[in-house]
Amino acid sequence: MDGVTRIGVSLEPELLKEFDESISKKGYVSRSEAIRDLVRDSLAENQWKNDDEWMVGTVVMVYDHTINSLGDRLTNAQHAHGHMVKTSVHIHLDHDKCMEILICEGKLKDLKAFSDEITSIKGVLRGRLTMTAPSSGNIHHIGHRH
Ligand code: NI
Repeated sequence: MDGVTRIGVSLEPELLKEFDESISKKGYVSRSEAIRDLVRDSLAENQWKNDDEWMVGTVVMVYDHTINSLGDRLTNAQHAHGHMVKTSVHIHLDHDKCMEILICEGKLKDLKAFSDEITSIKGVLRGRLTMTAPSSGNIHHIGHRH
């Protein structure tokens, strides 16, 4: 391949085995391509160290609607950030659980703070913030587990 520099990477056998299994599941046919994507993701993430960058994102939550007043608390949190929440989608998963997807825009730091606030409300089982900078098109995931 022209225009590329070869580098050597030393890894412990267990780490390499885990890496190979992980990239094979994702459909990579070569380690090089997988490592290139990791490097790109990492650089894209650094690019978003600017807390004031304007981002568009989604907050995906799974919660138990049978918990007393949880629905009200989630609605209140959304109203308090009404300028950021552009729209939302609600899906009833089963008897108890709901999934809600909020589509938001705002400064990176504000989206993170809002996502942290709403997904840490007691009764929210899972929450995940995904963001993209309209200027770059890169997608950035921030996971939360409770
Ligand atoms: Ni529901």
